[in-house]
Amino acid sequence: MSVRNPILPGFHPDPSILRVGDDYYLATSTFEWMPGVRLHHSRDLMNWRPLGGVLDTDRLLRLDGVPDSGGVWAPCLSHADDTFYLVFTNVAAYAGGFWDVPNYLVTAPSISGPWSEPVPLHARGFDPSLFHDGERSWLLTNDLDWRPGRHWSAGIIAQELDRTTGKLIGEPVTIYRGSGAPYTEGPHLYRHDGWYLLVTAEGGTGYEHQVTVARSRHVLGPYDSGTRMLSAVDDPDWPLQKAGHGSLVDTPDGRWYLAFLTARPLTPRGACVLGRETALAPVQWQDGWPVIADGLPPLEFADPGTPHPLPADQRVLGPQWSTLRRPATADWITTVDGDGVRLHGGRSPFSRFGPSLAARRVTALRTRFAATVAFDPRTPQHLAGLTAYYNTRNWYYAAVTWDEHAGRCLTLLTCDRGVLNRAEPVPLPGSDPVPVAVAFDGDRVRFSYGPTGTPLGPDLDATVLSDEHALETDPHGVPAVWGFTGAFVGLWAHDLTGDGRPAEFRDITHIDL
Ligand code: 6LW
Repeated sequence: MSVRNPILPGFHPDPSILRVGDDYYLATSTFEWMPGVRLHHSRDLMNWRPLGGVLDTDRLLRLDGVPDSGGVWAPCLSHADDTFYLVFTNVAAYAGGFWDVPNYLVTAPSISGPWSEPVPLHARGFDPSLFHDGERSWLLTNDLDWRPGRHWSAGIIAQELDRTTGKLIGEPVTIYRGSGAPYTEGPHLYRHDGWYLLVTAEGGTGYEHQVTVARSRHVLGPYDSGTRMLSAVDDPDWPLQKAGHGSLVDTPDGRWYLAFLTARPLTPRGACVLGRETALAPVQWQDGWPVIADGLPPLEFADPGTPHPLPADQRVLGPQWSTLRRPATADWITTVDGDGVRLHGGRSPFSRFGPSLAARRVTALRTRFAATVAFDPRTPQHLAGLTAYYNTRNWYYAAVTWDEHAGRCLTLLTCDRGVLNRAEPVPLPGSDPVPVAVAFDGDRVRFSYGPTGTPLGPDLDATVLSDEHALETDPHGVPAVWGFTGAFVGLWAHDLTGDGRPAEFRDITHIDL
């Protein structure tokens, strides 16, 4: 038997892997989606069950106003003194060269919480990571440089963190300037065989991405210049691309694995509709260095041990669901009759505040999401339906709405880099709930409606919902909008009058084909 990569398909980037006893945990970035920091749990490194997210309330995370692909970047989960430590960045601004990247620490006695009040750390750089070295702990991040013409990620800094107070002490020091590849970030420190091993991500999180490892006899260095441990940069036809941003874990019997970010483009170096995903690779040790066979992301690897499947969560709005920029609270989202969802219409599709969108990651290239929409719109400002969504600027939306000519109607809205189009509405006489479906088929997206699945509009381009299409740069080539998430399918409702008109969604199904 073998395990196929990626182990977490669809939008699951920047993995941080941790073992506590027999339990493995993976934390991944969630950006503008709630709950913040997605967790998966495993006992065998093969079967991973979603636990949902850590930062699920306003107390723990505020995402109001964060840019698309801002919000929660690169969490790091660690464990010391019988306590779970989670550090993360809440990226408030990144466009044009300047960054606002406050880092936070939350702690909990158990992986299921309760999580402490977030402790603000510094905002010098992103990709925070905690390394516990006996009694002492160190916060690592990258070091940012806003000056035009420079690489913004200018090395790795470390500062001591007092575990008893959760506060930073002393001054930050630069411990590593990189191997020569640009954008040194995503640091994680480990101890092995008398060495401190500094694992970093280099090359940027796209097709030049790599995992670099450098080592030192002392925690604060000096580290050697480092070597490339993993990358697909020289193999553009390899199915797993963008390999980088790795995190190491050992098994109770002393074997090692690397969790890392990867992506599966539709065409060589083309669009990645599934976003950046999480994969795993066995690690061997050679002369004290961690090594992956051929330095390439493996498509599959041998079973790490005896399978130990864990029961799945049966909640309706269970751990597969995310909500955009606000937690799933009863003032705007509730379940109805067990398996239905009721949304109160939120702000407009372009708003970074108060959206009513509950969505699930697209984790396979062929997938179908359907629901029956019960909605009684009275004005064009009332809309509710199904979306295939990337960010505020790139989405498709089959919306039940109202029009003075068609009355209640179904209309297909498309938005490509912020340019909105509306198809001719289809009248929906009466008030019966209407079945609506959206299907992904490789590079195509199709909407349909009604009991027999009548097509709604033409085939649409799925690559509009890719990381590559979402990326927009300013005239200096500096990113104005990042594309770090992935495609979602979801339930969306708007009431632009501000009255929060409700819509109900039933018979919700999401099936990979
Ligand atoms: C991640 C960082 C990065 O935190 O992308 O380009 C960020 N660099 O390593 C989002 O995944």
